[in-house]
Amino acid sequence: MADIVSYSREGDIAYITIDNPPVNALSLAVRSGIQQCVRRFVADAEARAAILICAGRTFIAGADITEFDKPRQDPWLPEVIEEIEASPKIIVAAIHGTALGGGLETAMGCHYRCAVPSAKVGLPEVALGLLPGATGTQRLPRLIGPQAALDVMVSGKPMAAKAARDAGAVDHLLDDENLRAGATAYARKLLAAGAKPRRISEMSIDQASVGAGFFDDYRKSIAREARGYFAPGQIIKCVEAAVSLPYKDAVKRENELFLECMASSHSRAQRHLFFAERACAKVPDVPADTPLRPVKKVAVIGGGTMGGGIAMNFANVGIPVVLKEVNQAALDRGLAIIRGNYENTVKKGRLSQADFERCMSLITGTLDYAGVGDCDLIVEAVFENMALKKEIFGELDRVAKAGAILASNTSTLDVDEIARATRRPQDVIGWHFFAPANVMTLLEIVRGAATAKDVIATSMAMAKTIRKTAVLVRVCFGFVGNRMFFPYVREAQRMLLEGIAPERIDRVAHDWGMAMGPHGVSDLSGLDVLDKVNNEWKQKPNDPAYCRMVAKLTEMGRYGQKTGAGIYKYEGRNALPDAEVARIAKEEATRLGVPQIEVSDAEIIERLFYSMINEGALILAEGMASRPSDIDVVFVHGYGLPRYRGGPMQYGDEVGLKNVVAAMAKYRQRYGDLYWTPAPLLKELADKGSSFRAWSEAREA
Ligand code: T1G
Repeated sequence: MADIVSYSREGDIAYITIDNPPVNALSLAVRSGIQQCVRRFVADAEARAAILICAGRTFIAGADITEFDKPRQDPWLPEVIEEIEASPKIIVAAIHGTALGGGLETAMGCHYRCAVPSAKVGLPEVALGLLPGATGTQRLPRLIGPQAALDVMVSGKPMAAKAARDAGAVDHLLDDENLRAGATAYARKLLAAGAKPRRISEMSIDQASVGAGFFDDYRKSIAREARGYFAPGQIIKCVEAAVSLPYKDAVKRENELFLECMASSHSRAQRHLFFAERACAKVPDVPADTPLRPVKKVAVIGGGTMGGGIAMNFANVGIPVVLKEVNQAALDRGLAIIRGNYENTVKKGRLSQADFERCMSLITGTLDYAGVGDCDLIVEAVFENMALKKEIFGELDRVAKAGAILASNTSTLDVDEIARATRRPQDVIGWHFFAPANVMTLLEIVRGAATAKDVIATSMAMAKTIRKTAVLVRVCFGFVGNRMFFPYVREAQRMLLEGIAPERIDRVAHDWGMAMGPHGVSDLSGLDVLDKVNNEWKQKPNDPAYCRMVAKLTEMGRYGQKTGAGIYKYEGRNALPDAEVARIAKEEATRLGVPQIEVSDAEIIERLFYSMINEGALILAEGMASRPSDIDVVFVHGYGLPRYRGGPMQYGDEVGLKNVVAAMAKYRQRYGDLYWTPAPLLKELADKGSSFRAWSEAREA
């Protein structure tokens, strides 16, 4: 225990040093260690002040999230913080790296806080569906005021050290990054000034800043971005308590609200995602120390909407990009799309003019394949046609230098077949970006049968470099994301034929948490694109009703938003129900013998998401994805599924796989085996009363 937290003294300054890599999380051992060292300091007559400091790359980055699903073990953090604060001698927190969550709460238990200039402090618990449950919601408002404290806690965004000092969360900004020396000098200065322990719990809150209606106005101000999330509302209640109750009572209230968060499906989902987003970066059969191929220059084949967005990702991080097009007009159009995107970002104040010009200067154009011959990575981003992609890869095979990575932005097609168009299939890989490619964070990386491990490792590392969340998948039609999205769209389309209004289906999906309902998304992506994909799909179900309205509306030239009409008609970006579509759907239903039915909102959710979950179970059993949590990352980062649902597989576990299978049995009875036969893995886990999570943990054990 002692060596994770150690006590030492130099003269009259004591050091309580935490060394719990990688991020000094407040595990049980750390909490007990701090408590013992504080007691030792208080009893140490030689020591006049103590510095709480961390070894390694960061100050305490919070409570140990891995302990949250385990039974509580004392000492609990609020207790330890109370004991620090009660010390009759001053304790100074010396902050470097990130003081987050319980880490900042611990620092606010100390009497003074100093930080190196590069440090950050924050209370990001909201990102885990939680709230700062160790007196953070009571202490931060006392230090920086209710408004600023709410902004920090509800956004979850950390403050830079200087901003924190200016706001009052940090007392002293050290001159440089020399933490120990700087903190020691600061403690000596405090002693010399006769500084006494300053206890935040005894401070009052600036009531004047909280007028009538303050908290309701605050709720309204965050309503849009916090839609559906539980924790932000809980945080506001804590600060309301901070303003209206004595400290001890407010801390009790904070704890009640914290436990409500902890017990919520939201927090289970968001904590699941925290680890899922870290796990998906690890490829079981590709060692972490696999040497990477250098990527100093990149090319993008095709300057359309996707190609332009893809090129921006590299320019944004300082990597020169060559955009290849078939003719000057297309090239000019491609470069103009990019320039337009950047200009919009500058207009919104999210990019400086200087950065805009720097990015544009990194993007050049060429009409000649020879112009991409010296690139380390070439991303093909032309429209979804196998023959065209094979022709391009044949050309790239001819001109690209040895060792260049050849990536395809195909969203559904067989990467192995594309690779076979070259003599270097080991260098071919899928890089499936999501539209808009310069905005969406997901990158589905598709390893082919021959793809080399260093190509996979380099692709995963490059994804991090261009600030994408990469998920590695294997080759099947639609890979993971689209393959699971098809059943979701299929059911939405089927309900359309059955007489359920598209706006109702979309409202139910939106209320469940989707950023946009299935019909709105179909119109946004383009019904013609969906129809093309369906026609390319060799294993398309033998079902004449399968996405019939997509095909029908495409035949009529109603492609969606881009043609002003699709499933909805559009006034600008406003989607309006269109009676004409309802009439056509009814007509098609009659022709296909599809009965008109009434469905509940619960049925809409079950059909949309259970069909997805079932496909996910097939994908896992086939090994197309390594973990259920990888699938969840795909849907949260690429398909607008809210973090508080955790992803389709986490949702399945939350609902209970037994219930998923039971509901599927209802639809199997109505529709037959084609779509509603439970995947063997799903059936097996449901029968065992198990979960995807347990299945995944057993495999990784
Ligand atoms: N608990 C347990 N493990 C943690 C952890 C934590 N708090 N933070 C990080 N890890 C693991 C992580 O899983 C990974 O493991 C490794 O450390 C490196 O992390 C009572 C309730 C600090 C900014 O939310 O935001 O305090 O994958 O890859 O990119 O009020 O980690 O190597 O096996 O992310 O350099 C509040 C969470 C907790 C901060 C570093 N704190 N951490 O980022 O490295 S709740 C947080 C982060 C709380 C109290 C409440 C980041 C980081 P592995 P990494 P990084």
